[in-house]
Amino acid sequence: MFDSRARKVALFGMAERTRHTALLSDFLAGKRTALARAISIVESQRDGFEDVLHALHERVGAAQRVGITGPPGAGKSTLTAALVQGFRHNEETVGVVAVDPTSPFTGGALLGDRIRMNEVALDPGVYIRSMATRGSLGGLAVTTREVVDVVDAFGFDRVLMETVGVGQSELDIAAAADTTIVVLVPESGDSIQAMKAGLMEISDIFVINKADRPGAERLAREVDMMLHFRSGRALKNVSAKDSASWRIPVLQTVAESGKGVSEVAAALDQHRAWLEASGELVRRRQSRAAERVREVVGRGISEHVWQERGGEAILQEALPDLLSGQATPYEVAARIVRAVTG
Ligand SMILES: Nc1nc2c(ncn2[C@@H]2O[C@H](COP(=O)(O)OP(=O)(O)OP(=O)(O)O)[C@@H](O)[C@H]2O)c(=O)[nH]1
Ligand SMILES: [Mg+2]
Repeated sequence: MFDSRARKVALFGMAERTRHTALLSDFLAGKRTALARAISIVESQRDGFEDVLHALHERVGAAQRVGITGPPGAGKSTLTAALVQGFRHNEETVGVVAVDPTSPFTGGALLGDRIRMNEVALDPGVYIRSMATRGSLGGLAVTTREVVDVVDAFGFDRVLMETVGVGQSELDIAAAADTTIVVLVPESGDSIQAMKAGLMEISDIFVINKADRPGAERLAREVDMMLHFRSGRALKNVSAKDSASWRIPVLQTVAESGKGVSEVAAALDQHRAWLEASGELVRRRQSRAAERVREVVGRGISEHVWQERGGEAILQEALPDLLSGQATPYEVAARIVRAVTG
């Protein structure tokens, strides 16, 4: 049933193969232009993109992958830039992937007006990429994770991904990290909001940024209390095998001046050490690998149903009946499933 799709993945065209082989050898030689091109191929799901991911896969996982999420304007980019500077100080290389769902047209969400980021962007040990947020077959979260894999495979010591934590897909992206930092600010005020948004579940480290403003201390205490209150329950940081759980730190920073940022970097290293010692890193990577297989299968099935087996055409044809009430979405869906499986 999936013949044509399977052929496409396994035996992509000769011209593509030659093109991607050249690309891959440039990539492995550490050429930045190849990194940029590989990302573009994956981001826009051009022919052979899954082969590129396949070829790079064995190099994925060497970097520490850090998700940085939180409400709009919390200072995620400023904190990212400050962390990057600290890593560079230790001569570590850093890749940054930024997703900006609010302004899809800037194409420079992170570069934007962040002077500091512009400074680090000139550094050859730093690579920054903003994600376009246009829809793709597998969804933004999947595409972002695949782009992060490409950046990871290039060999950076750390890969940071910045996302605005407002929707499910951003949570999904953050969950693709080894370690997730949730950034809150005093003016976003209530920690209840963070809990509602599901940020508590994904955080490994909390950062209360803009600690130069009133209310930071109180918010930090509130978040800490809430974490303490919940720690009896099954949080993701309590591994089933190893009962030694990670105590989620609540740190305060002034990202703009760099105050408190080295403590965040230290917490990242501690979390990494805990992940390794507790077996949690392996567990997280296993569940990520399983999830990736499901995603890629889902993408293959979607393409098969909607494009190759004419699902989209059946849907378009049924639209008038759907609108007039002659047909229901369930009937139309059943028709499409029959057409595919029949
Ligand atoms: N007072 C104060 N302002 C800060 C601090 N950190 C960042 N800012 C300012 O907050 C604003 C937003 O910072 P960004 O780093 O762009 O925030 P962001 O979370 O990346 O924003 P989006 O990506 O648009 O969601 C900027 O004007 C920063 O200069 C801080 O510690 N204290
Ligand atoms: Mg930002």
